Amino acid sequence: MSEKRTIDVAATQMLDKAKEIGFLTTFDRAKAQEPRCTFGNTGICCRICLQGPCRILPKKPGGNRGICGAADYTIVARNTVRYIAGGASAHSDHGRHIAETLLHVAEGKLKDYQVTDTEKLMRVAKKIGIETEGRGVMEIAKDVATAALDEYGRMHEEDLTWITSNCTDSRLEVLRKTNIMPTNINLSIAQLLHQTHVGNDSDPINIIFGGLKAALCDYDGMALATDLSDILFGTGVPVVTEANLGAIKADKVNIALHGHNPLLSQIVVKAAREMEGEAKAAGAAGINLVGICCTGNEVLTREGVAIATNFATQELAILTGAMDAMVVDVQCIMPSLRSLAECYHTKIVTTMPIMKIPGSYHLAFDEHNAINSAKEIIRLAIDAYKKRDAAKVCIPDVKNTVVAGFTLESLLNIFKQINADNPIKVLTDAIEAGEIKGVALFAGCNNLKGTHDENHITIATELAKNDVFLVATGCAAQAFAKEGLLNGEGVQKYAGEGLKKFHARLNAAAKLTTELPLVFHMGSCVDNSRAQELANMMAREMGLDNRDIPYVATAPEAMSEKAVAIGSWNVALGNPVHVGVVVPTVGSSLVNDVVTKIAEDVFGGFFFWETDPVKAAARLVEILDERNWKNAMRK
Ligand code: MSK
Repeated sequence: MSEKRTIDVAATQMLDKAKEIGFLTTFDRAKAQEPRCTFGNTGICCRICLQGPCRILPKKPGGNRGICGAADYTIVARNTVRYIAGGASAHSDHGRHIAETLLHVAEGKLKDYQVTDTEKLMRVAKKIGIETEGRGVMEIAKDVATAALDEYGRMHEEDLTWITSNCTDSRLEVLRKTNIMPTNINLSIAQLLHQTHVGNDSDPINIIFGGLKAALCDYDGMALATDLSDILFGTGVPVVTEANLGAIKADKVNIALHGHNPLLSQIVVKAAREMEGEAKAAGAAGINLVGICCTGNEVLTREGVAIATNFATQELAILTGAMDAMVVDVQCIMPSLRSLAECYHTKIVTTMPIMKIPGSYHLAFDEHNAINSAKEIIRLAIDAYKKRDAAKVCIPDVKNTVVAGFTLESLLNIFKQINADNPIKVLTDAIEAGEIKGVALFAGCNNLKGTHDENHITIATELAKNDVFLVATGCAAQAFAKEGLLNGEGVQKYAGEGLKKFHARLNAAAKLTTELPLVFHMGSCVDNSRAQELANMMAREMGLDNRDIPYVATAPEAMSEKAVAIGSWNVALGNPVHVGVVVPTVGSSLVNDVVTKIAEDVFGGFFFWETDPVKAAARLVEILDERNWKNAMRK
């Protein structure tokens, strides 16, 4: 574990404050967990049955297997794919919630939601083979939502629609040949848990393939979540806002939107606009919404809401003393928020039936009464504001300008200004001309096994120096936002000559009121599907399978089960994936070799682990160079 806690100046100030008031943050708790148990750390601890935990003790007679006889490779494979099952459940359940909402909108059951982006609805409908000619918007929306819900429990054995309608033909062939193409999200995830039950599958390869099938369900669930969220709330366009704790305003009612699901946060944004008067009547200058984690990314992309901070530093937003309410939905929300809120006037409001924190305020969010639910939450925040202790307010004067909102559509719109007929060619031409080396996707979380945000920033700046076009989602994108990489100055500071030239061309064509950023923020965790769509377009345009395109992914500070699922489908879809923390597959050389070496032969994609960010960046550049070199040789 690193001694340096964070590279974020605002976070450093707040951590000092936490020390002053004697509050132990996640940074302290991470330290208290050291030293880690080697068995758990390397994945050779099995807790799947009640006879366990069993650990692999190679030198002890009888100890080189679990009580049931499971070898290290079985234990490591089972543990790894169970992460995938958790991640795929989270993403696909998120998607299901959005699909149900769209269905209810189409059926006229929800008055506070509507189809906002009709163009996207038509595009998605056509993509998945739904007739649009001569039909009404709601009729089509109903079919799209029904098709999405069908992915979760269909009885017929048909490949999942959002996979078949997005992936390239050659990639679909790979998925079918390797027998990992899913036909039913719920089935594949349930089957994976069954497969890894005690006394079931002990073949590590078979287990890993089961894991990849569930990982593809993660992809399918997030791809439909992205599409349907855009249909309901609009597809983001470039927005200018700000990021870091300095975005919290001392004179306003501050409400943080935290979690992942845009169903509530979008409505809170709408309600807040209507309730400025109530906040002013309470003596505030208005309402200030800020985002944390991926709900933050959703409302940043569509509404330009500022970012307060990312995963590891979520507690610190409360330590500013000016956070009146933190509204949370699902995923990545620390239970510790509640105890910290007790030191202040802050209201923690949980809203979803599957995410409650003991002692916090629970307001069951009801889509049928969404705007009123949102208004109730805002009133709680206004009430809390009245109890705020001005003497406790301490907001770091740290923030950076952010240019975000780069959904695939908005990115292509910029490319279109240069090549109206074939926008993606703007990117692939620049690669083929050697101006840029390729594309790197930054995804994933924070992980306090390293220094907060350091891997993200170091790898991005190293890649930029090497002329790599950068896109990002999730907490990685928020790290860039806070550190000033999501604005034009970032380009001037860090980009290599080729990347600078490419950006200059885009800037001249885009004619935005501000310069384009060094890293293009594509949205939340589920919006990794946008990045994959970009990769698929590159593959089609270059006439290559995904295994050959100059595209890499990195999760420099991966933490959640969802990150394992995302990484795994990236590998199955042909992408090299860097992970910046040591993962618990290293306890079995067999499993570790399969995911880092053999995977490349089968899928073209593979994992590599590298905790040193400079070395990781060098390897990513090397992979892009290798792919470009091979492509040049093919000509
Ligand atoms: S919020 S999954 S910490 S990216 Fe999507 Fe951030 Fe990772 Fe949660």
